Amino acid sequence: MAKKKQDPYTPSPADHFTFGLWTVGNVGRDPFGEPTRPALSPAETVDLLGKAGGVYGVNFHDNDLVPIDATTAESERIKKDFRAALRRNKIKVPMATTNLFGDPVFKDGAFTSNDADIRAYALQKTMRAMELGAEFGAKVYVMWGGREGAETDAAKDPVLAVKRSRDALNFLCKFNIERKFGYRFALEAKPNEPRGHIYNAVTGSYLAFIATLDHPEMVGVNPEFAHEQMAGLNFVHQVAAALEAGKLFHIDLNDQEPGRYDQDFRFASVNYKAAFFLVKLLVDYKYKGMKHFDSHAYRTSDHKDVIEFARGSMRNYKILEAKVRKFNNDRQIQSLLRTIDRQSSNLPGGYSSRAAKALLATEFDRRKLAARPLPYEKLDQRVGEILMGVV
Ligand code: GLT
Ligand code: MN
Ligand code: MN
Repeated sequence: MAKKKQDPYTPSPADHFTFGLWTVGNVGRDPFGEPTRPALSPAETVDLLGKAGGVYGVNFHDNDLVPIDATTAESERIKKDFRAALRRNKIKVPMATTNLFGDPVFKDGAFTSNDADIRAYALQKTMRAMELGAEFGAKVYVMWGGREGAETDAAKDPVLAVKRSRDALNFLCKFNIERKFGYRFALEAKPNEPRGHIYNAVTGSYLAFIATLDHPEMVGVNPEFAHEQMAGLNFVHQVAAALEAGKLFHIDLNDQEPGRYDQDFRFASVNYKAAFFLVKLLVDYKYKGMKHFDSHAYRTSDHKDVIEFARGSMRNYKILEAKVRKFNNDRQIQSLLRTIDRQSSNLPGGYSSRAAKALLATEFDRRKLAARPLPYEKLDQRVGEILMGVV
Protein backbone atom coordinates (compact mmCIF):
# COMPACT_ATOMS: atom_id res chain seq x y z
CA MET A 1 0.00 0.00 0.00
CA ALA A 2 1.30 3.48 -0.83
CA LYS A 3 2.49 5.45 2.20
CA LYS A 4 0.17 8.30 3.07
CA LYS A 5 1.82 11.63 2.27
CA GLN A 6 2.51 13.68 5.39
CA ASP A 7 0.38 16.82 5.43
CA PRO A 8 2.83 19.78 5.27
CA TYR A 9 0.81 21.74 7.82
CA THR A 10 0.99 19.13 10.57
CA PRO A 11 2.32 20.77 13.74
CA SER A 12 5.09 19.28 15.85
CA PRO A 13 6.45 20.17 19.31
CA ALA A 14 9.36 21.91 17.53
CA ASP A 15 6.85 24.60 16.48
CA HIS A 16 6.44 25.62 20.14
CA PHE A 17 2.67 25.91 19.98
CA THR A 18 1.03 26.19 23.39
CA PHE A 19 -2.50 26.47 24.79
CA GLY A 20 -3.82 27.47 28.20
CA LEU A 21 -5.88 25.34 30.55
CA TRP A 22 -8.35 28.23 30.35
CA THR A 23 -8.44 28.27 26.54
CA VAL A 24 -9.21 24.70 25.47
CA GLY A 25 -10.84 24.28 28.88
CA ASN A 26 -13.22 27.20 28.24
CA VAL A 27 -16.77 26.07 29.01
CA GLY A 28 -18.56 28.59 26.81
CA ARG A 29 -19.93 30.90 29.49
CA ASP A 30 -20.63 34.46 28.34
CA PRO A 31 -22.25 37.50 30.00
CA PHE A 32 -25.65 36.34 28.72
CA GLY A 33 -25.52 32.60 29.11
CA GLU A 34 -24.42 29.64 31.14
CA PRO A 35 -21.71 27.11 30.14
CA THR A 36 -22.42 25.08 27.01
CA ARG A 37 -19.69 22.46 27.56
CA PRO A 38 -18.94 20.30 30.60
CA ALA A 39 -15.82 21.38 32.51
CA LEU A 40 -12.71 19.23 32.09
CA SER A 41 -10.21 18.63 34.89
CA PRO A 42 -6.68 19.95 34.23
CA ALA A 43 -5.52 16.38 33.46
CA GLU A 44 -8.43 15.84 31.03
CA THR A 45 -7.58 19.14 29.33
CA VAL A 46 -4.02 17.92 28.78
CA ASP A 47 -5.40 14.68 27.32
CA LEU A 48 -7.51 16.73 24.91
CA LEU A 49 -4.38 18.59 23.77
CA GLY A 50 -2.65 15.24 23.38
CA LYS A 51 -5.47 14.18 21.06
CA ALA A 52 -5.10 17.38 19.01
CA GLY A 53 -1.47 16.36 18.36
CA GLY A 54 1.78 18.31 17.94
CA VAL A 55 1.22 20.58 20.95
CA TYR A 56 4.37 21.65 22.84
CA GLY A 57 2.98 23.05 26.03
CA VAL A 58 0.12 23.99 28.30
CA ASN A 59 0.03 27.13 30.44
CA PHE A 60 -2.05 27.96 33.49
CA HIS A 61 -3.20 30.55 35.97
CA ASP A 62 -2.74 29.37 39.58
CA ASN A 63 -6.49 28.77 39.91
CA ASP A 64 -6.91 26.99 36.57
CA LEU A 65 -4.89 24.24 38.19
CA VAL A 66 -5.67 24.56 41.88
CA PRO A 67 -9.04 26.13 42.81
CA ILE A 68 -8.70 29.17 45.07
CA ASP A 69 -10.24 27.40 48.08
CA ALA A 70 -8.65 23.95 47.60
CA THR A 71 -7.25 22.17 50.67
CA THR A 72 -3.64 20.99 50.66
CA ALA A 73 -4.79 17.41 50.08
CA GLU A 74 -6.97 18.42 47.09
CA SER A 75 -4.18 20.50 45.65
CA GLU A 76 -1.68 17.61 45.93
CA ARG A 77 -4.09 15.21 44.21
CA ILE A 78 -4.80 17.64 41.33
CA LYS A 79 -1.09 18.31 40.82
CA LYS A 80 -0.33 14.59 40.80
CA ASP A 81 -2.99 13.87 38.15
CA PHE A 82 -1.87 16.84 36.09
CA ARG A 83 1.78 15.78 36.24
CA ALA A 84 0.85 12.27 35.07
CA ALA A 85 -1.18 13.71 32.16
CA LEU A 86 1.76 15.93 31.14
CA ARG A 87 4.02 12.89 31.12
CA ARG A 88 1.71 10.60 29.14
CA ASN A 89 1.05 13.30 26.52
CA LYS A 90 4.65 14.60 26.44
CA ILE A 91 3.45 18.15 27.06
CA LYS A 92 5.41 20.80 28.97
CA VAL A 93 4.46 23.85 31.04
CA PRO A 94 6.42 26.78 29.56
CA MET A 95 4.41 29.64 31.08
CA ALA A 96 2.47 30.38 34.25
CA THR A 97 0.45 33.35 35.44
CA THR A 98 -1.77 34.55 38.27
CA ASN A 99 -5.51 34.99 38.30
CA LEU A 100 -5.76 38.53 39.68
CA PHE A 101 -9.14 39.24 38.10
CA GLY A 102 -11.71 36.51 38.84
CA ASP A 103 -12.27 36.77 42.57
CA PRO A 104 -14.43 39.67 43.87
CA VAL A 105 -11.50 40.81 46.04
CA PHE A 106 -9.91 42.09 42.81
CA LYS A 107 -12.99 43.95 41.59
CA ASP A 108 -11.04 47.25 41.73
CA GLY A 109 -7.68 45.83 40.67
CA ALA A 110 -4.83 44.00 42.32
CA PHE A 111 -1.49 45.84 42.23
CA THR A 112 -3.29 49.13 41.60
CA SER A 113 -6.10 48.64 44.13
CA ASN A 114 -6.76 51.59 46.43
CA ASP A 115 -6.68 49.14 49.34
CA ALA A 116 -3.13 48.38 50.55
CA ASP A 117 -4.26 45.06 52.06
CA ILE A 118 -5.54 43.98 48.62
CA ARG A 119 -2.24 45.06 47.05
CA ALA A 120 -0.41 42.94 49.64
CA TYR A 121 -2.72 39.97 49.00
CA ALA A 122 -2.13 40.31 45.23
CA LEU A 123 1.63 40.17 45.81
CA GLN A 124 1.29 37.13 48.06
CA LYS A 125 -0.99 35.35 45.56
CA THR A 126 1.52 36.04 42.77
CA MET A 127 4.47 34.78 44.85
CA ARG A 128 2.58 31.55 45.56
CA ALA A 129 1.60 31.22 41.90
CA MET A 130 5.24 31.71 40.92
CA GLU A 131 6.13 28.82 43.24
CA LEU A 132 3.42 26.70 41.61
CA GLY A 133 4.59 27.50 38.07
CA ALA A 134 8.20 26.76 39.02
CA GLU A 135 7.16 23.32 40.32
CA PHE A 136 6.16 22.50 36.74
CA GLY A 137 9.19 24.12 35.11
CA ALA A 138 7.58 27.32 33.75
CA LYS A 139 10.15 29.90 32.63
CA VAL A 140 7.93 32.72 31.40
CA TYR A 141 5.65 34.50 33.85
CA VAL A 142 2.81 36.44 32.21
CA MET A 143 1.16 39.41 33.89
CA TRP A 144 -2.10 40.61 32.43
CA GLY A 145 -3.61 43.42 34.48
CA GLY A 146 -7.20 42.76 33.48
CA ARG A 147 -8.70 44.57 36.47
CA GLU A 148 -5.96 47.21 36.74
CA GLY A 149 -8.02 50.10 35.49
CA ALA A 150 -11.14 52.14 36.12
CA GLU A 151 -14.60 53.03 34.92
CA THR A 152 -14.29 56.52 36.39
CA ASP A 153 -11.03 58.39 36.88
CA ALA A 154 -12.51 59.92 40.03
CA ALA A 155 -11.87 56.59 41.74
CA LYS A 156 -8.17 56.02 41.23
CA ASP A 157 -5.10 58.19 40.69
CA PRO A 158 -3.62 57.01 37.37
CA VAL A 159 -0.13 58.29 38.27
CA LEU A 160 -0.22 56.33 41.53
CA ALA A 161 -1.34 53.32 39.50
CA VAL A 162 1.89 53.46 37.51
CA LYS A 163 3.98 53.79 40.69
CA ARG A 164 2.14 50.92 42.38
CA SER A 165 2.57 48.67 39.36
CA ARG A 166 6.30 49.47 39.39
CA ASP A 167 6.63 48.71 43.12
CA ALA A 168 4.91 45.34 42.58
CA LEU A 169 7.09 44.39 39.61
CA ASN A 170 10.29 45.44 41.41
CA PHE A 171 9.29 43.33 44.42
CA LEU A 172 8.51 40.27 42.29
CA CYS A 173 11.73 40.57 40.28
CA LYS A 174 13.71 40.47 43.53
CA PHE A 175 11.67 37.47 44.72
CA ASN A 176 12.43 35.77 41.38
CA ILE A 177 16.17 36.36 41.90
CA GLU A 178 16.20 35.27 45.53
CA ARG A 179 14.29 32.06 44.83
CA LYS A 180 16.29 31.37 41.64
CA PHE A 181 13.14 30.64 39.60
CA GLY A 182 14.75 32.02 36.45
CA TYR A 183 11.46 33.52 35.23
CA ARG A 184 11.25 36.19 32.55
CA PHE A 185 8.17 38.33 33.13
CA ALA A 186 5.97 39.16 30.12
CA LEU A 187 3.50 42.04 30.51
CA GLU A 188 0.28 41.89 28.50
CA ALA A 189 -1.58 45.02 27.44
CA LYS A 190 -5.29 45.39 26.68
CA PRO A 191 -7.34 48.57 26.15
CA ASN A 192 -10.58 47.56 27.93
CA GLU A 193 -12.67 44.60 29.07
CA PRO A 194 -13.21 43.64 31.81
CA ARG A 195 -12.60 47.26 32.99
CA GLY A 196 -14.06 50.27 31.18
CA HIS A 197 -10.44 51.39 30.73
CA ILE A 198 -7.38 49.28 31.49
CA TYR A 199 -4.09 51.02 32.34
CA ASN A 200 -1.32 50.23 29.83
CA ALA A 201 -3.75 49.97 26.95
CA VAL A 202 -1.19 48.98 24.32
CA THR A 203 2.06 47.02 24.18
CA GLY A 204 4.04 50.22 23.59
CA SER A 205 2.96 51.58 27.00
CA TYR A 206 4.59 48.58 28.65
CA LEU A 207 7.78 49.02 26.62
CA ALA A 208 8.13 52.52 28.10
CA PHE A 209 7.25 51.29 31.60
CA ILE A 210 9.79 48.42 31.56
CA ALA A 211 12.67 50.86 31.12
CA THR A 212 11.80 52.42 34.51
CA LEU A 213 12.07 49.14 36.49
CA ASP A 214 14.91 48.01 38.76
CA HIS A 215 15.45 44.91 36.60
CA PRO A 216 14.41 45.85 33.06
CA GLU A 217 16.40 42.90 31.65
CA MET A 218 14.03 40.47 33.40
CA VAL A 219 10.85 41.99 31.99
CA GLY A 220 9.39 41.98 28.47
CA VAL A 221 5.96 41.85 26.87
CA ASN A 222 3.29 39.35 25.85
CA PRO A 223 1.32 41.10 23.09
CA GLU A 224 -2.06 39.61 22.13
CA PHE A 225 -3.40 39.90 18.60
CA ALA A 226 -6.99 40.57 19.68
CA HIS A 227 -6.07 43.26 22.18
CA GLU A 228 -4.62 45.80 19.75
CA GLN A 229 -7.17 44.67 17.17
CA MET A 230 -10.04 45.52 19.56
CA ALA A 231 -8.95 49.15 19.46
CA GLY A 232 -8.52 49.11 15.69
CA LEU A 233 -4.72 49.40 15.97
CA ASN A 234 -2.02 47.71 13.91
CA PHE A 235 -0.84 44.71 15.98
CA VAL A 236 2.12 43.97 13.72
CA HIS A 237 3.61 47.39 14.47
CA GLN A 238 3.32 46.83 18.22
CA VAL A 239 5.01 43.43 17.96
CA ALA A 240 7.71 44.95 15.75
CA ALA A 241 8.48 47.55 18.43
CA ALA A 242 8.75 44.77 21.02
CA LEU A 243 11.00 42.66 18.77
CA GLU A 244 13.28 45.57 17.99
CA ALA A 245 13.63 46.30 21.71
CA GLY A 246 14.50 42.64 22.42
CA LYS A 247 11.35 42.44 24.55
CA LEU A 248 9.15 39.91 22.78
CA PHE A 249 9.23 37.26 25.52
CA HIS A 250 5.93 35.57 24.60
CA ILE A 251 2.99 36.07 22.21
CA ASP A 252 -0.75 35.41 22.42
CA LEU A 253 -2.29 34.46 19.09
CA ASN A 254 -6.01 34.67 18.36
CA ASP A 255 -8.36 36.77 16.26
CA GLN A 256 -10.87 39.56 16.70
CA GLU A 257 -13.12 41.83 14.69
CA PRO A 258 -12.51 45.48 15.68
CA GLY A 259 -15.36 47.18 17.46
CA ARG A 260 -16.91 43.96 18.75
CA TYR A 261 -16.98 42.25 22.14
CA ASP A 262 -13.85 40.45 23.34
CA GLN A 263 -14.03 37.54 20.90
CA ASP A 264 -10.79 35.55 21.37
CA PHE A 265 -11.44 33.70 18.10
CA ARG A 266 -9.26 30.96 16.60
CA PHE A 267 -6.02 32.40 15.17
CA ALA A 268 -6.34 33.62 11.56
CA SER A 269 -10.05 32.87 11.41
CA VAL A 270 -11.00 36.50 10.64
CA ASN A 271 -8.08 38.71 9.58
CA TYR A 272 -6.04 36.56 7.18
CA LYS A 273 -3.94 39.42 5.91
CA ALA A 274 -2.98 40.86 9.29
CA ALA A 275 -2.24 37.32 10.54
CA PHE A 276 -0.02 36.76 7.51
CA PHE A 277 2.04 39.89 8.17
CA LEU A 278 2.35 38.88 11.82
CA VAL A 279 3.65 35.42 10.96
CA LYS A 280 5.97 37.01 8.41
CA LEU A 281 7.39 39.27 11.11
CA LEU A 282 7.93 36.35 13.51
CA VAL A 283 9.54 34.23 10.78
CA ASP A 284 11.72 37.00 9.30
CA TYR A 285 12.99 38.07 12.72
CA LYS A 286 13.41 34.46 13.93
CA TYR A 287 11.19 34.69 17.00
CA LYS A 288 12.13 31.72 19.15
CA GLY A 289 9.63 31.97 22.00
CA MET A 290 6.34 30.21 22.64
CA LYS A 291 3.37 30.78 20.35
CA HIS A 292 0.42 30.62 22.69
CA PHE A 293 -3.12 30.39 21.35
CA ASP A 294 -5.05 32.56 23.80
CA SER A 295 -8.42 31.87 22.29
CA HIS A 296 -11.36 29.58 22.69
CA ALA A 297 -13.74 27.59 20.53
CA TYR A 298 -17.12 29.02 19.59
CA ARG A 299 -19.72 28.63 22.31
CA THR A 300 -21.56 26.29 19.96
CA SER A 301 -18.73 23.72 19.95
CA ASP A 302 -18.66 20.42 21.82
CA HIS A 303 -15.38 18.86 23.00
CA LYS A 304 -14.87 17.14 19.67
CA ASP A 305 -15.09 20.50 17.94
CA VAL A 306 -12.75 22.03 20.54
CA ILE A 307 -10.10 19.59 19.27
CA GLU A 308 -10.79 20.89 15.75
CA PHE A 309 -10.39 24.42 17.10
CA ALA A 310 -6.96 23.54 18.55
CA ARG A 311 -5.86 21.81 15.35
CA GLY A 312 -7.14 24.70 13.23
CA SER A 313 -5.19 27.26 15.28
CA MET A 314 -1.89 25.45 14.70
CA ARG A 315 -2.70 24.58 11.11
CA ASN A 316 -3.47 28.21 10.25
CA TYR A 317 -0.08 29.25 11.62
CA LYS A 318 1.67 26.56 9.55
CA ILE A 319 -0.26 27.54 6.41
CA LEU A 320 0.71 31.18 6.87
CA GLU A 321 4.35 30.14 7.40
CA ALA A 322 4.21 28.44 3.99
CA LYS A 323 2.72 31.64 2.51
CA VAL A 324 5.62 33.61 4.04
CA ARG A 325 8.09 31.31 2.32
CA LYS A 326 6.19 31.88 -0.90
CA PHE A 327 6.35 35.67 -0.42
CA ASN A 328 10.06 35.57 0.38
CA ASN A 329 10.82 33.44 -2.69
CA ASP A 330 8.47 35.15 -5.11
CA ARG A 331 10.52 36.73 -7.92
CA GLN A 332 8.00 39.42 -8.74
CA ILE A 333 7.70 40.52 -5.12
CA GLN A 334 11.41 40.45 -4.51
CA SER A 335 12.15 42.49 -7.60
CA LEU A 336 9.48 45.05 -6.60
CA LEU A 337 11.01 45.26 -3.13
CA ARG A 338 14.46 45.87 -4.62
CA THR A 339 13.13 48.79 -6.69
CA ILE A 340 11.52 50.34 -3.64
CA ASP A 341 14.59 50.10 -1.40
CA ARG A 342 16.68 52.98 -2.78
CA GLN A 343 20.15 53.65 -1.38
CA SER A 344 21.91 57.03 -1.42
CA SER A 345 25.33 58.38 -0.49
CA ASN A 346 23.57 61.63 0.51
CA LEU A 347 22.28 60.05 3.74
CA PRO A 348 24.89 60.21 6.52
CA GLY A 349 25.52 56.96 8.42
CA GLY A 350 25.81 58.88 11.69
CA TYR A 351 26.37 62.37 12.97
CA SER A 352 29.59 64.33 12.49
CA SER A 353 30.04 68.07 11.94
CA ARG A 354 31.38 67.28 8.48
CA ALA A 355 28.41 65.09 7.56
CA ALA A 356 26.03 67.77 8.83
CA LYS A 357 27.81 70.46 6.77
CA ALA A 358 27.80 68.29 3.64
CA LEU A 359 24.12 67.50 4.04
CA LEU A 360 23.25 71.17 4.52
CA ALA A 361 25.09 71.93 1.28
CA THR A 362 23.46 69.17 -0.78
CA GLU A 363 20.92 70.14 -3.42
CA PHE A 364 17.92 67.83 -3.72
CA ASP A 365 15.56 67.82 -6.68
CA ARG A 366 12.34 67.50 -4.69
CA ARG A 367 10.13 67.06 -7.75
CA LYS A 368 12.30 64.32 -9.20
CA LEU A 369 12.34 62.45 -5.88
CA ALA A 370 8.57 62.70 -5.63
CA ALA A 371 8.22 61.28 -9.13
CA ARG A 372 10.06 58.02 -8.37
CA PRO A 373 7.60 55.16 -8.73
CA LEU A 374 6.17 53.24 -5.75
CA PRO A 375 4.20 50.35 -7.28
CA TYR A 376 2.49 49.37 -4.03
CA GLU A 377 -0.78 48.50 -5.77
CA LYS A 378 1.03 45.88 -7.81
CA LEU A 379 2.89 44.63 -4.75
CA ASP A 380 -0.18 44.34 -2.55
CA GLN A 381 -2.21 42.66 -5.30
CA ARG A 382 0.50 40.01 -5.60
CA VAL A 383 0.41 39.46 -1.81
CA GLY A 384 -3.36 39.07 -2.01
CA GLU A 385 -3.07 36.54 -4.83
CA ILE A 386 -0.58 34.51 -2.82
CA LEU A 387 -2.94 34.59 0.18
CA MET A 388 -5.95 33.68 -1.94
CA GLY A 389 -4.01 30.79 -3.40
CA VAL A 390 -4.10 31.69 -7.10
CA VAL A 391 -0.31 31.99 -7.52
C1 GLT B 1 -7.48 36.05 30.16
C2 GLT B 1 -7.11 37.14 29.21
C3 GLT B 1 -5.88 36.86 28.46
C4 GLT B 1 -4.66 36.72 29.32
C5 GLT B 1 -4.72 35.61 30.27
C6 GLT B 1 -3.51 35.68 31.19
S1 GLT B 1 -6.18 35.48 31.09
O1 GLT B 1 -8.00 34.95 29.46
O2 GLT B 1 -8.19 37.36 28.31
O3 GLT B 1 -5.64 37.78 27.45
O4 GLT B 1 -3.57 36.43 28.47
O5 GLT B 1 -3.83 36.20 32.45
MN1 MN C 1 -7.98 38.27 24.91
MN1 MN D 1 -3.90 36.92 26.40
